[in-house]
Amino acid sequence: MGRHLSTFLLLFLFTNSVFSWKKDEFRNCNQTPFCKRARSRKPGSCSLIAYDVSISDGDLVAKLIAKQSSEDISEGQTRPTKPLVLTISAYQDGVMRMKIDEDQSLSPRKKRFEVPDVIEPGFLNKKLWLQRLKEDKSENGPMFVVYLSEGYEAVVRHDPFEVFVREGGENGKKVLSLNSNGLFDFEQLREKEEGEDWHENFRSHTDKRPYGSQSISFDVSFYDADFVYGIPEHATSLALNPTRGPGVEFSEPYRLFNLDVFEYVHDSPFGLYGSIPFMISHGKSRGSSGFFWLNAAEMQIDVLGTGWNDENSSVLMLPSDQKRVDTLWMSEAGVVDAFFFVGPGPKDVVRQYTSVTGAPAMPQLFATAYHQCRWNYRDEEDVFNVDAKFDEHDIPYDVLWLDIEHTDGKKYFTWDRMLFPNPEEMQKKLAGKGRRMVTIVDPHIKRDDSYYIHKEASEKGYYVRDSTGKDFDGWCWPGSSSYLDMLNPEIRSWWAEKFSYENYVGSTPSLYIWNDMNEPSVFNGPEVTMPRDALHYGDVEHRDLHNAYGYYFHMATANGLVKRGDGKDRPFVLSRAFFPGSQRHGAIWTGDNTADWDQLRVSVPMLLTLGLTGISFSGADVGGFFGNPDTELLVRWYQLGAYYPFFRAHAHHDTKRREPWLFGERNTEIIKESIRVRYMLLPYYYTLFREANASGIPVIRPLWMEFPTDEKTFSNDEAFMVGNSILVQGIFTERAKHVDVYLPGDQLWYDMKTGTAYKGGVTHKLEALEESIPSFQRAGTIIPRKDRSRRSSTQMENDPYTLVIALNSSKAAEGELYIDDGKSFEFQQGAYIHRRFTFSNGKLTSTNIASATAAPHKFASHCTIERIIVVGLSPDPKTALVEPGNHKADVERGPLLLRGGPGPSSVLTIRKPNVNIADDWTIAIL
Ligand code: NBV
Repeated sequence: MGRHLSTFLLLFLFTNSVFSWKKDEFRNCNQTPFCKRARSRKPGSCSLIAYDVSISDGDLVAKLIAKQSSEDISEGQTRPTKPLVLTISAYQDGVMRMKIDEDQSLSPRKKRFEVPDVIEPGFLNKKLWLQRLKEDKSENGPMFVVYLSEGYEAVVRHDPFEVFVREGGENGKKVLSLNSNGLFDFEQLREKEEGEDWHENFRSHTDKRPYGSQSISFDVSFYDADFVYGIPEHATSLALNPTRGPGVEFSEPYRLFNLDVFEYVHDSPFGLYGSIPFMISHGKSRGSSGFFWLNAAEMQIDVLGTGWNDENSSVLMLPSDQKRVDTLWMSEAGVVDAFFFVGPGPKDVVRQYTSVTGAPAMPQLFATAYHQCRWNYRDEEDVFNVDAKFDEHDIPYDVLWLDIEHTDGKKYFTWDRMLFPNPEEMQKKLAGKGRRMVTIVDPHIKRDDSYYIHKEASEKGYYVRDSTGKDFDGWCWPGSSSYLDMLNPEIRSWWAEKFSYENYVGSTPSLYIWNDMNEPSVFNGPEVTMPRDALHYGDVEHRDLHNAYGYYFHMATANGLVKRGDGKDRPFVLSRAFFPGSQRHGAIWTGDNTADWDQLRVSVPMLLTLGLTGISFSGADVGGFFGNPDTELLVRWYQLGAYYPFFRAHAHHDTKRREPWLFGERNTEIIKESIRVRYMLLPYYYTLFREANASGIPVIRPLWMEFPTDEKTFSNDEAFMVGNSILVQGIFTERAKHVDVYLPGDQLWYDMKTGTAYKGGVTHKLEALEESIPSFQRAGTIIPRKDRSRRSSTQMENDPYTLVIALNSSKAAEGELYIDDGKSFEFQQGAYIHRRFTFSNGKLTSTNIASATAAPHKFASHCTIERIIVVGLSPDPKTALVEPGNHKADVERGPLLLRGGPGPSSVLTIRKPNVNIADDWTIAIL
C-alpha cells in the first residue's frame, strides 16, 4: 500500500511538472552554447578555402583548409585546424548531395555520426557520374564547375569557399548556395586540454560531453525566393517568419529538437515532437528550390530577414538584382550531409526530396476514414456503447482507439483484464461491422521483473545505457522505465516480433498501433527527454541521434505489423515523433493541442508544412486535446478536420465527453454531415494518397503548390487545396458572420454544396454558414465520390460511384480515380485500377492510366457509376448516350450536389449510366 502511494505521489509530482509547461523548463538559444556561438559569429568569419579540387569516382572532391598564416596560429588566435573533406555528388532529377566531414585519413578522435537507414536505398542507384570539371576565373581566384543536370551546374568557389547551384552557363543565376555569407564553421573533435571543463549544465542536469564541442553551422541562401517554408515541427505560420533582422517578431531560431511539450503555444519557433531539417523556398519569378540536412542532433535554424546583414553586406558576392532569402543552420553534432534540390516547381522539389527520403506509405483505406479516440475509453462496455451510438445516430466511423489506461499498469502489450476481459472478442465484434481498433504502445518499458518485455530486454542488454554504461533508468507513465535502443537493427527486429498474434496476447488482425511519447519523453530527464550523453548501439551518443529516436521506434513498430500474421496487410501506426523518412512508416499527428480557436487555425499551417516535407498522412486532434471546446468550436473543428489527411477526434482524460451526439440534435446533424462528406470523398482521398505514394506530392497542399505564380497565395495559411481540385477555407473565429475566401487562378470555382460559381483571382466575402465551412471545386476537374451512407468505409466497398464534373470555360474537365483492394501490398505488383476521366466536347471518356507494368486483371472491381453530376453546362440536354452498348441514360437539371440543398440550374445529373468503373467507355450528353 505504502509503495503504491509513493509511486502515485511521485507520478503525480512528475506528471504535474509535465502538466505545467513553463518556458524555462526548456533551453533557449542563449542557454545552448553551440547556438549562442553560431549566432554571434560575424558574416565573413569563415576562413576556409577549397583546394585540391578534383573528380574522383564520379564525385567532386576537395579539401577545405583554413587560410590563416602560420603567424596567426602561433599568436594563438585560433587553433590549427585539420583539413575537412568536401564531396559533391549528383543524382538524377536535379538532386545534389554535399558532404563535409573530418578527414578520416588523419585519424580523428572518433568517426562522427551519420544517420543510417533514412536514405531510400533506391536513391543511391540514381547517382550520376560527374566528369566535366572546368575552371572559371573570378576576382577571388578559381571557381570549379561541374555539370549537374539538365540546365544546372554545381560550383565550388575557392576563396572564400562557397558551394552553389546555378542555372547553366557562366552567368547563370544562382539557385541555392552555402557559405555565401561566410558563416560556415565546423568544430572538429580534439583531445581535452588541461584545465578544460566540457560539462554543460542545464537546471539540475549535467551533460558530461565527453567529446567536447563538435557543432557545425553554415548559411544557406535561396535565390529568387519570396518565402521559405518547411522545417517542422513548430506551431507557427506556413511561410516562415524571420527570426533575425530588423523588426523581427521571434527572437529565437526555429528549434529542431524532438520534445514532449506540454500545452504548446500557437505561434512560436519552439521545437515540438518531430524534426525535419528540410526547407523549401518559393518565389514568383523562378519557383521553388529545397535544402535538406540529414542530421539527427539538435538543430536550430534562423531565417534572416531582409537587412539582417546590412553592415556586412560587402562580404557578399551577389549580383545585386537577385533576390534571396538567407538562413543560418546550426547543429550540435554529426556531419554535413546536405541535399540541394533545384525544383523548379514546388511539386518538383517535393518529389526530389522524397526520392531521397522515401515516398509516403500507401495507407489501408480504413485509415483514411474517421477515427474516434479518447484518453480513455474506459472498458469494454464503454467501447460497445460508443460503437452502438455511432450506429444509432447513423454516423460512420472506422476505428476506435484505446489509450494507455487499457493496459495492465502501463505495460504495453498487456490488458487491464478487469476493464478489458475479452479483448479479442471486443475487436471481433467491431470487425463484424468493418471497424478496427488501435491500442497505444509507448517506448518506455516498465522496469518490473515480472514484465516479460523488460525481463528479456534487460537480459539481452537491449536498453539505451546511461553515461556510466548502466541501463538508462528514467521516469515515465509506468514509473521507473528503460528505453529500447532502437538504433540497433537486431533490437528493432526483436521488437517487431512482439506484434505477432502469439506474442501480443489479445490482439487480432483488426488491431493497429499508436506510438506516443517517442521523442522520447522522459519525465525526469533534461527538457523532459533523454540525457544527451546516454549511449546507444556502437557507443553513439544520444545527442547524435536524438531527433531520429522516434523514427526508429515507429519503423520497428510498423515492421512488426507487416510481419504479423501472413504478412499481407499494410501496417497502420500513428507516431508523435518524426524525422525525415517517417512518411514510409505511417501517420503523424500534431500532439497535444488545445481546444481553442488559435489552435484550430494553426493546425492548417502545421499540416501543410508536414505535407511539404514528405509527411502527407497527418492530422491534428479534432476538438483540441486539452480543455473543453465549446460547441461551436467543436463543430468548426469537425468541419475542418474532415479534410485533414488523418482525421481523428481525441481528448484528454480530464475533459468532458464529447462524442458527436452530445451537443444537441442540430449539432449532431452538422457533425454527422461533415464526417459523411469525408466518407463521400474517400475515393478522391484514396486517389490522392496514391499520388503521394507515387510522387511525394502531399494530399493537402498550400495554394501556391497548385498556383505557383499567384503571389496572393504565398502566405495564405487559412485555406488549402485537397489535391488539385478542392479548396477548403477554415473558419477560425467565434460567431463569424462572414468569411473572406481568396480563390486563386483565372478559372471559376464551384461551391461544393450549392454549385454556385465564383470567379478566381478574387477575394470573396461570403456568408459564414453554420452547417459547413466553404469548400469549392475548381473548374476543369472531376472528383470521384461514393455517396451512399454506411457504417464504415469497409461497407462501402461495393458501392457505386458518383462523378462530379466541374467544367472550365472550354467546357472541359479531367480527373482520376485509383482503386485497389484497400489493404494488401498487391498494388505494388500491379493489382490496381487507375482511370482517367476526361470531359470535352460534351463527352465523358474513361481511359486506363495504370502503368504499363500494372496487371489490372489481378484486381477487379464490379462497382458501377450510379450518377454523374455536371456543373457549368448551359444548354438543356435531354439524354446521354453510353458507349459501348449504345444505351441511353436520363439527364435531369438541378439535382443535389452535396446533401443539403438543390443545386442551381447550371447543374445537371446523368442518372444511372451504370457503366463499370474499371472499363473503357464514353458518355455523350445529347
Ligand atoms: O497517452 C496519453 C496521452 C495521449 O492521449 C496524447 O494523445 C499524447 O499526445 N499522451 C500524450 C500522454 C500524456 C499527455 C499529457
